[in-house]
Amino acid sequence: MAALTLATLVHPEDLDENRQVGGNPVMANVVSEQVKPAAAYRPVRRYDAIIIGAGISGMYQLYRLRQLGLSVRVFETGDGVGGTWYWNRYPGARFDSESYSYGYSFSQELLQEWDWSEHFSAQPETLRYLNFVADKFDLRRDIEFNSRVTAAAYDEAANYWEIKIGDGRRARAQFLITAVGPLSMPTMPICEGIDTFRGKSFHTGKWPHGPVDFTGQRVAVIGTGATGVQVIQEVAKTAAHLTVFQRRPNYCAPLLNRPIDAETQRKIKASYPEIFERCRESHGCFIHKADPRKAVEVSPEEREAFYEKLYAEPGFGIWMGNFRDILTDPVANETISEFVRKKIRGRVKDRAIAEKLIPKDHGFGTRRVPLETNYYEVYNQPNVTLIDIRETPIQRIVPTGIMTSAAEYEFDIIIYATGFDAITGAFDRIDIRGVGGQTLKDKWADGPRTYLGIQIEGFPNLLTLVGPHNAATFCNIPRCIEQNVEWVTDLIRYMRDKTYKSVVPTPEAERVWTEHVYELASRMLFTKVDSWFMGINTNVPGKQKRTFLLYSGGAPAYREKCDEVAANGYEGFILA
Ligand code: NA7
Repeated sequence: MAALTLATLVHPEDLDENRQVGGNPVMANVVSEQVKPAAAYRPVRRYDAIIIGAGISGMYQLYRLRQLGLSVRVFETGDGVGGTWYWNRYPGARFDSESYSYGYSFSQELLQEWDWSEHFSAQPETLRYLNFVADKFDLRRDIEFNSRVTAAAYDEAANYWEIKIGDGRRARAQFLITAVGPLSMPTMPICEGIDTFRGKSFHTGKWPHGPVDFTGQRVAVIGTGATGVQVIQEVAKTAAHLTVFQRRPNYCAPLLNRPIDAETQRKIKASYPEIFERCRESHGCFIHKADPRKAVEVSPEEREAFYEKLYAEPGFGIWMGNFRDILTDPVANETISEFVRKKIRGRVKDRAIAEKLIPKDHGFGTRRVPLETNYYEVYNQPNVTLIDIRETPIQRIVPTGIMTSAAEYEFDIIIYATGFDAITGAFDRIDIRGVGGQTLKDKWADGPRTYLGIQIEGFPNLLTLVGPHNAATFCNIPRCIEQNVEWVTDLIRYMRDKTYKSVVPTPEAERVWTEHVYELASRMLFTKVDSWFMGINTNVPGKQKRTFLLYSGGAPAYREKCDEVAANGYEGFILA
């Protein structure tokens, strides 16, 4: 009854005046989830920290800030935890990182309690794992589901962020932490007639929660990125006919997944410290460490033998554990590109189809390398057709299927594996306003500018986990997420100890970091190629110009820099 009284009879502004700062929020504890106050009288709840998103980073940040004794509220669009693994339920979705290198490393108990069943876990198991984590650490009580944050504004005088949820609820906090995910905004093609299709259609990033049966169905897949490759190889198993609409092929490499037997499980659990240490030392925090040799310095025989070995090994070794110059030197890159081209030709029986599946506009590893299981063999099946839409573009979606410049195809199901508005997309969709009402979207109109990929000048107390220009954007992501979260937690602890109320980078620190990010990236071959790494998305107006979104200096260098900044009293930040 007390909750009902407060929520319905007290004017929100009065409530807000009485709000305590720090410790437990007033309303969070008294307004039950069942009570839905009338919009006009909704109280503005106040916390020490608000986190947007309950994926891997949001969950861990909540756990850490709770340990500091902060009142924290997480707002999450979905109705469950898990982020990427909550949304991407399409058949075939699974890790490309070794499972045991991907889980959280912060709790020995958790590491010992959880058994991964496969070397590269499939989405249902990963989502079960993240729910297990949420239960184990009792995270759900501070997470508000079905709550999309639409706006966030900084009040300079009072030093708080106020967020708005889609249904009109509001909340305030000293710290606003975005845990919105780098690939969380699915994008559909800009194509006429999408809504007219009479069959079923799905974007892989918004897959339904129930099963989708392809048996006896005529299925179309549009898109051949890492997602398209995973979904294609799965759908081809049961569809009556699968038609793949490919705009540009990618260089794919074998995943070589297998179950984890009891003995291997025991060994994995005994060697977690070494596994995580190995990840810490590698550029992208994978267990695969780049070979110190250069491709151009070894004999062709030695090079070929090394490539054969990598191709026969599971996971990203061929990308992350390859010669150290393949992603920076075009000559070195051509050697591995040619090697993979030969493999594709060897696996696809029809010569013309094989040629369509071979990228002509970029080298191996300069776009995200999809890992596959019999992907190329799918095109040897009689129930699979490949349409190259650069030759015969899609003109429109029609009620019965897809019309290209050459023909009309009938389908029961269309799957859009057309990717995401990467890295900045989730930020763009929240109206984030900093000092003087400046919007983040405007500030980043010509590309992101950040300090350490964690903070932005003009946006005090806004902390961006896995933000642009952060090492986590090019990483075995939970490894970098843990670093991000722990660094942010230490910063907040430091501020509390020293009684600082706000933190924001100096314009100079932001300029220097942004230039450093650009300088590092300019050495990488991926900057010469269109992909989501470079912020290109043909389906989003204004995202056709390449921009540097990733930090390409590697996680160890990034971590070292972050640690150095902290050790120097948070150099480059204005603490007040
Ligand atoms: P990606 O890698 O961005 O791939 C999207 C795919 O969809 C790619 O093949 C695109 O072709 C294609 N695409 C996009 N728009 C269209 C339109 N309008 N018409 C036809 N084809 C289109 O996204 P993924 O989901 O596969 O992977 C994203 C990341 O998630 C991945 O890297 C993993 O880290 C996890 P294009 O190549 O642009 O010509």
